[in-house]
Amino acid sequence: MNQEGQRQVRTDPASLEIRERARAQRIPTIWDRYAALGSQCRVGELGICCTICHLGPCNLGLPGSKRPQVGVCGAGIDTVAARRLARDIAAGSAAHSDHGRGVAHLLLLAARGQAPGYGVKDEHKLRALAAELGVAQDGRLTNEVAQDVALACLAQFGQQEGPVAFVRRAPARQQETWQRLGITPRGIDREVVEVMHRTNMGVDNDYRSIVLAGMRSALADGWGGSMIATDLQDVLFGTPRPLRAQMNLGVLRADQVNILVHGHEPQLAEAVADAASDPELVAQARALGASGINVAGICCTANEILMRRGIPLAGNFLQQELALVTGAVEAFLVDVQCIMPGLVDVASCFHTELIATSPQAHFPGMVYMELSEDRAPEVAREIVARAVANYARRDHSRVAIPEHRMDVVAGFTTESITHILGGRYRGGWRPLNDGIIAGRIRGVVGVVGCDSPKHVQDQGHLDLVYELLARDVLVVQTGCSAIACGKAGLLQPEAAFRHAGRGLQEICEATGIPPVLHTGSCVDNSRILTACMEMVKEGGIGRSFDELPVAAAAPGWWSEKAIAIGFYAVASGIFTVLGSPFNILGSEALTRFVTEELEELVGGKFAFESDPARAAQLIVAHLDRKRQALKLRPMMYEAVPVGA
Ligand code: NFS
Repeated sequence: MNQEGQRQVRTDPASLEIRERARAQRIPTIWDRYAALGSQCRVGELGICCTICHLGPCNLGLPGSKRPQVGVCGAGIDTVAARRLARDIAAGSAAHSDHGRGVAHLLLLAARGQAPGYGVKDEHKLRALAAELGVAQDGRLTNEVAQDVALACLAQFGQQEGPVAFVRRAPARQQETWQRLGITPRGIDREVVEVMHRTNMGVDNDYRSIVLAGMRSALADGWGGSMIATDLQDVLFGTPRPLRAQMNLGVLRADQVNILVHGHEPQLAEAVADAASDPELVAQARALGASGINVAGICCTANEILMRRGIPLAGNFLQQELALVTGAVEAFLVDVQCIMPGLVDVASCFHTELIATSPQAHFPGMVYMELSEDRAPEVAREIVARAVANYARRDHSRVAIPEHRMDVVAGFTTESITHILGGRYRGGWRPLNDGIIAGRIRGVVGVVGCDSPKHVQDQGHLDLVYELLARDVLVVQTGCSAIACGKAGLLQPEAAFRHAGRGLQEICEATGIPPVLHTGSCVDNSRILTACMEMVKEGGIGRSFDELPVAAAAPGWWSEKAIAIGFYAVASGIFTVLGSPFNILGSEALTRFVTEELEELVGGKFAFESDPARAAQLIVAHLDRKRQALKLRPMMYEAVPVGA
């Protein structure tokens, strides 16, 4: 096991090395573009520019300034900022939920025999979902059940009257809260559309009801679209189990054809991974002097194939361009979301072929090869063959792959944690709840989300997680945050001995889990919701999420999807600390509403804190308050020094 996971590594050495190389070769990357823009729009940052209708754009002034504080229509700062925020939530909900729709559609086609190469891999999960959704199973074939499960999930999108089916998984008390506030999601698409309607000029002008409508669309994502994505991906591609794999740019191979898969929907990555093991294509690669074909992932699609297949992960969001600068990538495939258009310029400096595959995402300058469901294996084969042929064009003198790669254990799910904690035959969450009750574990915190060029790469994630581990907090992760911690060695069981407090160490030692659990891509934040539900069901530490000693954090978030996730966490009762504020600080009332008053209404609220040590203090104070309210024992051991 490689020993790079020490406290002093605050950023990613592999990325630093390649950024230096990009600079030397005058290849611009995200950091250069960020610097070139200089100061960013302050009015936009404060949330006081309204672009909703063409009476504007109305660029408002702050109270006390000389500029007017109302737009042409009379909308004030609070309304303007709230409408922008709600539209961000709706856009984020739309992205992850549309991903979920795509998976449900794929399951439907696969069950009907119209999607060659895809089929049900986890029948047990399919049957459990069928029972939950009221789909008849007796005497029916797997594909008949799968078809009806897919249709039942697809119906959640266009449903007019609620609740969205999986909302019933939430604690009864929280469901009652949503009911009382009128924010129980009815149908997934309906809630997104309603936000777009309500935020039109001259419709909803009360910042509170605008935010509540936004929260309803976020709930439709968290307990709807994203949850459908996670569950049906497990059905189609298998429910992950803990496995060992590797992360960082060092997983690229100088002696192999390298194919990178970037984006979000695992159907592309799965098909390409299958095609890359085709003996004929491997033979073609060998004939060109390569020793094989290496598939690796970037961002969330990488998390998907890492979790299920142990396929190496080359990097998170900020590393997508850097991967190209290694000069070792024959084909770089993308589908949807988080794909920088700047890739095209970087790739033009090398032999790499960029291939777009989704009819939803076109990029001028990329080759387009649609991965349609009816011919995915065929298209995947064509793509791999193209990558292999491109190996002949590689300039080996320009290849520079950093040595850095880190061993990780990934593949934690609500199901696999149940078995790890409770044993194979009598799964359960008792050991975790008991560990919390006894004061070995202070609580559980989800650290998730993106990474931004506005901060030192990966640092916010690492510093926060080190602080939490030292105070006996079990950390669960998804998305690019999980990758940041994976690269630093925190996703290894051994990390407990290096970084965790004594109580958490004892739990990790007894169960063999790392102190930081990688639970998947960002749609898989739904796994964190179902995990919290298991903790509630097991009993003794709270009847709803707002009573549990749990919290969430997104130190480097920037995506609209992260805003939606934050709002469904808060609406579900979870205190959530963000590393930077929403673009709303121009409205004091709205800022107070989301950072204070929401707690009264839904049990959760936001805090904005860029300093990881202070963010950790806020979280620990919150966990301790919850522990006190539950009358749990004091913590068994003192916190260890951070990074011990
Ligand atoms: Ni999440 Fe995935 Fe990463 Fe942020 Fe983008 S990859 S869905 S949005 S950047 S964590």
